[in-house]
Amino acid sequence: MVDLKRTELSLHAEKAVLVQSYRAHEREFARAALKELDELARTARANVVSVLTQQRNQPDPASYLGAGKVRELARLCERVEADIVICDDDLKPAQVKNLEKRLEVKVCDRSELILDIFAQHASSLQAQLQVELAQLEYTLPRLKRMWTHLDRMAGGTIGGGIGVRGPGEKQLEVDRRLVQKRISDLKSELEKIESRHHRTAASRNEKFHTIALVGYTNAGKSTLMNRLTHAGVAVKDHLFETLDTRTRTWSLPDGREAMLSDTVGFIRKLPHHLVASFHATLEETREADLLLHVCDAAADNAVDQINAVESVLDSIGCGEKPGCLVLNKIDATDDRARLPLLRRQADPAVAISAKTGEGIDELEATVQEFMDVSQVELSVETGVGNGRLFSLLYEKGAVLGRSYNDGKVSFRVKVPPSVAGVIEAMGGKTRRIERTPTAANP
Ligand SMILES: Nc1nc2c(ncn2[C@@H]2O[C@H](COP(=O)(O)OP(=O)(O)OP(=O)(O)O)[C@@H](O)[C@H]2O)c(=O)[nH]1
Ligand SMILES: [Mg+2]
Repeated sequence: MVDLKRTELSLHAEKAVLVQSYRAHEREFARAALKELDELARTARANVVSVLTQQRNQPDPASYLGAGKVRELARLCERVEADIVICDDDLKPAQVKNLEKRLEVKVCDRSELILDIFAQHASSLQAQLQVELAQLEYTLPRLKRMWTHLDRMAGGTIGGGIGVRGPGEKQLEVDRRLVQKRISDLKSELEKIESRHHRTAASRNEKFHTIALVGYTNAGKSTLMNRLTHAGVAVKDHLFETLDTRTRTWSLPDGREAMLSDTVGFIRKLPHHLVASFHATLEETREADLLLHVCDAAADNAVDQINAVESVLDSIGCGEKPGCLVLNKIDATDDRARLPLLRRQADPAVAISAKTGEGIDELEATVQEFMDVSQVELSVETGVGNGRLFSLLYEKGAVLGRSYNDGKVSFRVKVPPSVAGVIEAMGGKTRRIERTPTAANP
């Protein structure tokens, strides 16, 4: 029977060789990508012992690298006594199978590596279940491959008995069903957690503008969260430290308050199974009135990181949300002349150091300005007995007028955009009076 735990790949202390195939015109980009792969492997606590790259028009469909390069890699693996080869791209199951056969070491791809890091860093039950779900979804089409491993390790006796090559199809079918069952159990367990979570998130939205910190992993989101709200979120110089959303009140200098959420970091080619299974964690991002896109301005590939984040935001339906680009780590940016170039990536953009506090006043001013202009003006009609809704509207402090008609009361109010849905949910019939321009769309 399949061991569901085998879907976890532990790279801890494994001797790893990193492998990359890149196109000639992508040399610079490939160098940064390799550095990132190295960081990912070290974050997974692998012991990186060597690197091998090949310039090709496209990866070989059968074995990722060309035949000669695979032979070179096999010799290298033998010499450095590698336990695992990690490829910078996602591999098709057949490519993994072919490479493993020729190299006689485990082969893993970029998605598996990222999934492994998520598994190591998941501390809440929700994050653990989300990662397990993503790992199983990733594994399902590759179940055969797992069996090939078992076959080799047990001298061909598992999955079909001596003399039978490959797994018994019947057994494979049983395993597939087992994995599918676990996937559906995980989904329903997650749904329960998500509905509880949704209720608390909705009640929070009633009062404030909601703002989410988004950005590339290791950009400094949690450091900024701590500076703005004293949340005490863990900060580490490694990738994917934060996997759970944390929300705290942010008191702005003018006395207003906003709800600020720190959230999971993104990366280039984030495995789509992870994005799908973390959809609840990404809820705060989707429901936010404003996204603060934190980027590491000291990183050589800052622009690529900004683009990668934009594309994940697009993929989760947040591409059009009002946002502010926050260029962080300016204390560590040697070449400050780069800042104007980075500022041009988005409007508005502010340069800060979450570490030293430089630029935080400009960030606060930008957010306050956004809060001023992003209010929406609504007419709200409800029954005269709906006291709960009355208090909500007055708590916002922006009731512009009130009139009674036929047992109904109509308000004219200004509220943060995220509150409109809450008013409807509390029995208020809303109509937008005019569209006020936002900071991002003046
Ligand atoms: N020099 C400098 N380092 C910073 C600054 N902000 C954060 N860092 C460092 O960058 C590293 C990552 O910081 P985090 O706040 O954990 O980054 P994150 O974006 O939350 O990362 P993940 O949760 O892993 O996605 C840590 O070593 C921080 O000390 C800054 O303004 N200047
Ligand atoms: Mg973090």
